[in-house]
Formats: sequence, structure tokens, C-alpha cells
Amino acid sequence: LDKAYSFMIRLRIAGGVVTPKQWLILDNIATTYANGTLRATTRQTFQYHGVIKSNLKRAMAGIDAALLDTIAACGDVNRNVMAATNPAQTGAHRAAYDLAKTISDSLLPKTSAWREIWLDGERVVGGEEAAEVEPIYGKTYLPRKFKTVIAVPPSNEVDIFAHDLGFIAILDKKGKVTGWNVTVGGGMGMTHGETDTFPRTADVMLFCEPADALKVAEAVMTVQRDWGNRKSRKNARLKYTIERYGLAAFRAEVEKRVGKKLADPKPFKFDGNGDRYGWVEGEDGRHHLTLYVPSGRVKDIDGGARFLSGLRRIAEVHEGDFRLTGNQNVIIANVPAAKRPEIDALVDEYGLTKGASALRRNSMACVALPTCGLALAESERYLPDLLTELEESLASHGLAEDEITIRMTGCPNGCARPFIAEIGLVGRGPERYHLYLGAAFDGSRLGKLYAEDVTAAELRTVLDPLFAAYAKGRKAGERFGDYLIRAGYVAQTINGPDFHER
Ligand code: SRM
Ligand code: SF4
Repeated sequence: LDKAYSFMIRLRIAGGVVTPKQWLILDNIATTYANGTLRATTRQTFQYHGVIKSNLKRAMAGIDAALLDTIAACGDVNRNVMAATNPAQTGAHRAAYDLAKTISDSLLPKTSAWREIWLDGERVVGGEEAAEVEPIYGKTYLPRKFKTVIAVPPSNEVDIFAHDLGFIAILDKKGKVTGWNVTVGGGMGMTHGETDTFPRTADVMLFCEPADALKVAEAVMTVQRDWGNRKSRKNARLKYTIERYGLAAFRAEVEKRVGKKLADPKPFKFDGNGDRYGWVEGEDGRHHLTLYVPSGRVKDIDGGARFLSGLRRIAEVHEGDFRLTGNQNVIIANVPAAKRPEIDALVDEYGLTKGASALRRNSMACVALPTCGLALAESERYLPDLLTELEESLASHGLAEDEITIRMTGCPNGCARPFIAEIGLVGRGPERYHLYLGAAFDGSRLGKLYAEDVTAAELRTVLDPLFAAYAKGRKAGERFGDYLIRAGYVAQTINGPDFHER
């Protein structure tokens, strides 16, 4: 007998756009070959969990039938490219999606191995031949994973500062994209106790015209390919390359490869890194409904929202598309006005907008246990209970409606980007978390370690006095993270290298 291996499958869905037809196929794969759930990730795609070995090929064939694949969803390549979803700004949003798709297609490995392995294609190319078919990646690919995102201010829903490469839309007065500010060197992952590993917020490096954006993306990635550290995987991400060479030298090399000098960044402003919930109407008169999906787990919750069945019913009648957000949520997008009542009725029938507090709407948890082999502590399964405790505490201080970002991960790899949440909880061991505070609400500043190894039972007790002080001492409009720094609870982190200083 063979062991009952079970696998995780991660899809590539550039910009997180899924048609209703694709949704139905993906739902069918989840219930036939996986654990009956679709898991929206923090990077705008879906994962399946619990796919047993003998079902792998069938699941992949299903994914292919949905005209999707899993190529470059993992590995030392340019990963799934994220794009702003804010559908109210129709034109800018389309430009962001188009750029995401162009970069995704262009930086995709050219190998045909995926089809050959999973769809019974004939031959897997290897060795010298691989270098020929991979003009950008060559035989040795990148030193480490590489992540690209596109943002449209004022929303920083894609968390631009957490990624290797980012494009921030610069808009004219009519909302048209005139070009892109380019960010480099963000990342979250670190290792507990190793201070030469750290999260880092990206630098805003330069401005480029729309026509140069793809060339800039290629240049940033190939400089990292050539300059990145290939001796230590722990120091191989672009953020460490930028620290080693300096931003000026990195920019000069990018400009050399693009073949011209590029302008300095233009002003922009973000107002938050969460999603905007409820219905919004786009400039083109189409309507879009953002739903909060706890930890992105599309399933029927006992006594709660029935996301799996409800979204399936909606996919059967929906004429627009679905958008996955970088906060693990789902948008029912591009709904004509006349169709809204039908969608609303289904949303109500399946309880899809049932009771999410301000804190919950600004929360994220990574998968962690039981499927993630790197988890040191619970995350997705535990966060809902903690949120219930903290909601009580916030309400007792009159803060029930205040938006505070809170994110939890089961280990310091940072898959739910906890180091840029105002309350960041990072697993240390069973029921133990490091507590990071003082990050910016718009995702532009890292938090700082406030308390070590706090047990799950103690978390409310540690946070409650801080909520009380915030309720009493804040200035008008002052965010929780900003207040904690001003009031002296934590020092401000400038960027990655001083992250561990207290
Ligand atoms: Fe992640 C590894 C889940 C977004 C940093 N991540 C993993 C693995 C594959 C564990 C493993 O290597 O065995 C996790 C699978 C767990 C499971 O059971 O499904 C995992 N990461 C996830 C997801 C599903 C979290 C979620 O709850 O949504 C996200 C899937 C993203 C996607 O769709 O592509 C996910 N991972 C992230 C992010 C957030 C982001 O990119 O915006 C980060 C931090 C940003 C960054 O990359 O710096 C992140 N994951 C990591 C790292 C640490 C990388 C580093 O530079 O140190 C690892 C471990 C590694 O690469 O060695 C990792
Ligand atoms: Fe797993 Fe750690 Fe990522 Fe959570 S943060 S999914 S525990 S690797």
C-alpha cells in the first residue's frame, strides 16, 4: 500500500479575475478532489487543500479545463501578479489589470513541463535545452521567489510595500493613468532569532511611462537574477540585494538595462490597505459587491454564512465576473444595475454579509495548521475566537466601529503580512505568539516587537489596556498604530534593518 499523501494545489490567476464558468469548475474540483473548500489566498488566487495523490492529475485536468494552471504559483520565479481590484475607478483599475496580465504573461517560464507532466504531453525538456527555452530565467531561474503587484491609490489593498516589485498608478485629474511609480525591495519573511533576516517595506524608486513599464519589470527582475544572493536562501530575496548594493546603484543598473534615465517618483497617497466592503458603482455604471470571507475559506460555515453554496448559486446566474482581493476576500464584480436585486436576494438567502465587525473586516490569518508544514502555531483556525474576545474588549472602550488592522501568522514567514498590520501576531510555538505593534494603517510602516511569547490566553489582557489608552488619549483621526508610537508604547520602525531594535 502507498502512503496516503495529500497535497496543496495553488492556482495562478493574474489580477484575481475569475469568470462564473471558471468559478463553477473550480468549485466542482474542490468538492470532488479536495477537502470541499476553495481557499482564497493573500495573493489573489485560490488554493486547494487535501488533494490525495491519486487525484492530483484529475484535479490538474479540471484546472486546465477552466483555462487556468498552476505554473509559477510557487518556485523561484515571478509569482502570481496581483492587481488593484477597486472597481469604482474603472479606467485605472483596467490599466492595473492589463499591466498585471502583461507582466504575468511575459515573465512566465516558457517551459512546457507543466502540460507534459500533468496533461500527458510527450517530453519534459531539461538541462541545456531548458536554458534555450528560458531566455529570462536560464538554467538556474531566480535566487528566490519574486513577487509583483500593481496598486491604484488611494487604496493600498495589494500591500505594495510588502512585495519585491510594485507599480503605483499615478492618475491625472480625470483618473487616467499617466504612468507608474516603481517600488522595489519589500518582503515579509524572517526567521525568529536571526536578526540578519527581517521584513522590509519597499522603496519607491522611480517613475516610468506606461510604455516602459514592462521593460522596467524585466530589468528589476533580471538585476535581482544576476545580483541576488545564491549562497544563502535566507538572504536571497530582492530586499537583501537592495540593502547590500544600495537603492542608487540598483536604480542605475535598472536604468542601464532599460536603456535610458527614468524620472523620480511622483507624489501619491494611500488611505489604507484593507478592502472596501459592500456595493460600489463604477464609472461605467456597473456594480460591484465586496464580501468579507473569513480567512478566504470559501465553505459553508455551521450556523453562519454559506459561502460555498451561495457563491455557487451566484455563479450560476452572474453575468459579470468575480475578483479575488489581496485580503482574501471575494468581489462579485461587473453586475448590471438590473441584476442587482437577484444577486442581493442570493446574498441574503445564504447569509453572505452576516455580522462582520470593523476589526474582523480588517483581519487576516494565514493557513497554518493543519496543512502548513512550517506552522509553529495556529492561525486560520484560531483567529476567529481571538477576534471575538478582542471585539468585546474594543466595545467596552467604545471602539467597536474603529478600523484597526490585525493579522496573524503561524510562523515568521509572514504569509498574511502581519508585520505591516497595526496588530501583528506571529506564531512562536503552540499557543504562543510574538506581538508586533505600531505599523501604519496604510501598510507603509512596519510594526515593532512589543511583547514576546504571549500565550493565547493572555492576548486579550495584554491588548486591553492599550485599547483603553487609545480610546482616551488619541487625537482626532489618529490611527491605533500611530498612537502607540506617539504615546511611547513602541518605537517607530524606519525600515527592515532597524526592525529588530527595540
Ligand atoms: Fe506563503 C511558504 C501559504 C502568501 C511568505 N506559504 C508558504 C507555504 C507554501 C509553506 C511551505 O513552503 O511549505 C504555505 C502553504 C500553507 C498551506 O497549507 O496552504 C504558504 N503564503 C501562503 C498563503 C496561502 C497564505 C494565506 O493564508 O493566504 C499565501 C499564498 C499566496 C499566493 O497565492 O501566492 C501566501 N507567503 C505569502 C506572503 C504574502 C504576500 O506575498 O503578499 C508572504 C510574505 C511576503 C514575502 O514573500 O515576503 C509569504 N510563504 C512565505 C515564505 C517566506 C519567504 C521569505 O522570503 O522568507 C515562505 C517560506 C519560504 O519561501 O521558504 C512561504
Ligand atoms: Fe505556513 Fe508560516 Fe505561511 Fe502561515 S506564515 S502559511 S504558518 S509558512
